[in-house]
Amino acid sequence: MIKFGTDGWRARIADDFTFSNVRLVAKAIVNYIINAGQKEKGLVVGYDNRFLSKEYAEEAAAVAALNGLDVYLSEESLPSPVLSFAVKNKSAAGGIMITASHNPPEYNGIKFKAEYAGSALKEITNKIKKELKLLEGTEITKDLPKTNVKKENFKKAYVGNLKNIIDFESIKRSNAKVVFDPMHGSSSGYLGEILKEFKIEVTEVNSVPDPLFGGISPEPLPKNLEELISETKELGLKSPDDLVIGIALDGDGDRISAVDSSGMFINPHNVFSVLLKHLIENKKWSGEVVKTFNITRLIDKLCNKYDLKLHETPIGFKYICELMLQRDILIGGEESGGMGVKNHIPERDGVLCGLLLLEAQAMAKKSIGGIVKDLYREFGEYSYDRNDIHIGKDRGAEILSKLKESPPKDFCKKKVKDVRNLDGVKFVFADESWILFRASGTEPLLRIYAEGKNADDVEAMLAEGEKLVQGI
Ligand code: VG1
Ligand code: CO
Repeated sequence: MIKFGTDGWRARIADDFTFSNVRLVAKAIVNYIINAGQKEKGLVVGYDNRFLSKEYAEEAAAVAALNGLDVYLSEESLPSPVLSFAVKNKSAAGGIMITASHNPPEYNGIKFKAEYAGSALKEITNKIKKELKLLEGTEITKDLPKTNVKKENFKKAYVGNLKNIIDFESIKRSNAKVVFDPMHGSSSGYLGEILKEFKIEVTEVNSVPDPLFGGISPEPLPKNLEELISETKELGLKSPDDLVIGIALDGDGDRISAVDSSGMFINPHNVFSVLLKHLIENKKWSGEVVKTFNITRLIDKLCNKYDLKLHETPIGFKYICELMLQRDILIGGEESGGMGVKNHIPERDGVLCGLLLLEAQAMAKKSIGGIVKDLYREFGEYSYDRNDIHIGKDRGAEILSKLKESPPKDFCKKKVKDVRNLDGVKFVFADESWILFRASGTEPLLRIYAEGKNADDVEAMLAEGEKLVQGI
């Protein structure tokens, strides 16, 4: 019943996500920590502002304290990367984050951040799953004493570290005007507050915590960002000489997307490309690059230009994190907007990436839309979209195995040049365009991703992809 997916365990509140199951998962994590000989290092616990997240966090913290761990519980809701940073800062054995991130409001979840301050790698999750199995049939009593849990504020140390990475003065000098959309999630009070501290102009939309997320899933996709798009466009019209940008983060602040002053959506592929260019050209950082299987070819082109080694992984930041722990990785990113950079934590961080975008604009003296247009001029245009289809249980596996077994020779009037199976099934065409079919590990959805030369091409591929799936 308790399944760990792309990042942690997610389930519907009151269905599988109950206090009793939260206690069980917390106990399994505690047992893993004790077996790993890390009990003395303590545990940090945090939560987003979903329905009952704080209460679930208190319960998980109480389980850990009762089992003899030093437990530091965040005194307020916080983004996932802030909790990860607290793991690093306190040299803790790990962190429990109560969040269902981008999922619809009826979900909640638990992400486990390991001692290296990033998402649990597969082998750790497997050990936790084993502990969970051993606990089968056990009921951990409610009304646990909460007295041994220490309340702590993790914000100060995190923000202090941002000041070491970001050149706030140059952002301030650049006439940046920011519209920030935390999507009613736990990054509200972060990006906005930090910018205000440096007297950088920022307007916030959807900043009031709301467990119903204003009726919209907190995933930074254009369909969920109408208000941000219109506010940014309006501000762009009013301030044509300033660097106007809209920034959206998901429900737990680890993913990002953006909007330019004309209201154009800047998808995560473009955010990733802009950040890579910025880190190399302006910040003069170096290192290798990691992209997941569903990221734009533009990243390949940039790595080729700058002569950077490029790694490709399945979808899920834990795969990027694994490489960040082993190698000198400059930046890693996912299609969903999760991106992380060196000199910080091996973790995606929407707050930091938002600040890096502002820094990129300031140092290039150009708006984000302008930087993207430059990239298109240099490398050609890349258009992208995704279609999520609701599917029944087990249907995903069936569809994908059929596609793997007998891929079409032609698709959308193009010859299938290559079929790749790193994660799901990807058809690659001669003109570099591609389509990928993959089952989500966080929701009961089949995702169809497509990249082509223009929007019509992408739309046609997605329509044909849906037809193909429905015919199976
Ligand atoms: C999705 C995204 C993936 C991301 C994961 C967790 O996974 O595609 O890139 O790492 O969500 O993000 P899936 O398996 O549903 O496609 V978060 O911000 O919801 O923790
Ligand atoms: Co998230």
